[in-house]
Amino acid sequence: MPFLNDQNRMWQEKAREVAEKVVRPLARKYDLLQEYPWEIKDALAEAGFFGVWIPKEYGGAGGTVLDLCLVIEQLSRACGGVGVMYCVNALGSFPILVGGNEEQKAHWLPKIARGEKLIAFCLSEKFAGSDAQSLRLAARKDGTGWVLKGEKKWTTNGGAADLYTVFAVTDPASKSRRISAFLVEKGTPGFTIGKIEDKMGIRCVPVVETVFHDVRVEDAQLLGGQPGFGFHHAMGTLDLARPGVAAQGLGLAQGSLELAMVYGARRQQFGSPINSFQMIQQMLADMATQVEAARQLVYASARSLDTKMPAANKMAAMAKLFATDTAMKVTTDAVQIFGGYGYMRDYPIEKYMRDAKITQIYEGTNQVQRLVVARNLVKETGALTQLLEAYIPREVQEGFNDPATLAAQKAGEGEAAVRGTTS
Ligand code: COS
Repeated sequence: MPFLNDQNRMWQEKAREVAEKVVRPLARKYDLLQEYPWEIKDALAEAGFFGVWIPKEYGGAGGTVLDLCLVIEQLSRACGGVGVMYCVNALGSFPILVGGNEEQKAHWLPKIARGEKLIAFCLSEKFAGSDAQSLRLAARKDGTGWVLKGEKKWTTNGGAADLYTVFAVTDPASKSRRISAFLVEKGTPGFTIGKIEDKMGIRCVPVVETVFHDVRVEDAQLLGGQPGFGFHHAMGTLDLARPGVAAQGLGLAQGSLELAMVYGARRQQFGSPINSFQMIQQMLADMATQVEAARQLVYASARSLDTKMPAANKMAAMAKLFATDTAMKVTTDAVQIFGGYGYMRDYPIEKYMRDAKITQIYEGTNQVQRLVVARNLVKETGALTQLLEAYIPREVQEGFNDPATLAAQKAGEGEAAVRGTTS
């Protein structure tokens, strides 16, 4: 693979090996059982994968977002559930890297890097999905600590995880400093697992409701030690994590394409292998082209985060939406190529399609990703206007400068031009 350095290739090859030796043979078992695959988790820990995204000073491998994406891609190529079972630990621990203080980093990151402690990210609630600011789980100040009360929804890794990054309302009256994040350990009195979801795909990783019934945490568990920065920590985390979901989609798309290629070579109809028919060839060619386009965008978005490029969040959103839409399209086409066999649970191909669907939904629906991209474009337009306004119809400019238009614009300022989310 061009453009990858030695370190990137090392992680890619190692992940490919573990995916083929350990993950692929067990994928069906855990899909049917809908149970956490502890034996796979142990193999990932032994290979050092839980340390990829953690800096060396905290016991990690000091890898890049690109390294992390390469590992996720290879694992997801064999099993999309294992891809997320692994990368949700990055999602859960990025808030510590983004907003944690020195004590929190030194205490938790080495344990996470060794795979001793699994972690989950608790942002979404029943009534707070895409509108993440509207969450209700409350944290009330109480002496030297806080008391958490409320519920979280769709906590991936819930039950398996030892540590939970929980976003809660600490200042209901504030608009921009309303939310804070807390590090809550499994076993804390009042903290329980509620409903365990029965899912269409990614069945080896638990998705649960988490319940906080007067859960007391100390000030030391408040992320960063200062209240009010939770939403920024959540958004900064999602920017870092979204290329990982994109890589999950990429791995699923690549894995299903490969199965479809082999099926196409073996399946005979009308006296010939079906991959000799132009209609199948066209499907395979389109699938491969879409996968490769997604790959380039996923790697570019990871690099833009690694090199702290401006608008890296736009690239992360683009990669997430494009690679996961590609995953849905390519896995569906792979099922089509498998024909009747593709629809049956006896063969792994339908699992790719089931696993792919969630990637368009979680860590921000693809509608939210488009919203993030569009907001960036609106911001970037200012810099282009001077250069290009001579080419815009004169009457449009006159209308824009019209006092009534300007007044109406001022009244609507701040209102996002683009809304339209699904959850
Ligand atoms: N990084 C850091 N800070 C950010 C940020 C980012 N990428 N994006 C926004 N912020 C900050 C803003 O600067 C603003 O700060 P101030 O209040 O200090 O000015 C604050 O956060 C609010 O920003 P904004 O008004 O843009 O937030 P919105 O409520 O409009 O929400 C979306 C924006 C929809 C993009 C956000 O709610 C989102 O990502 N929703 C999806 C949530 C999600 O992915 N859930 C899945 C959880 S994991 S399964």
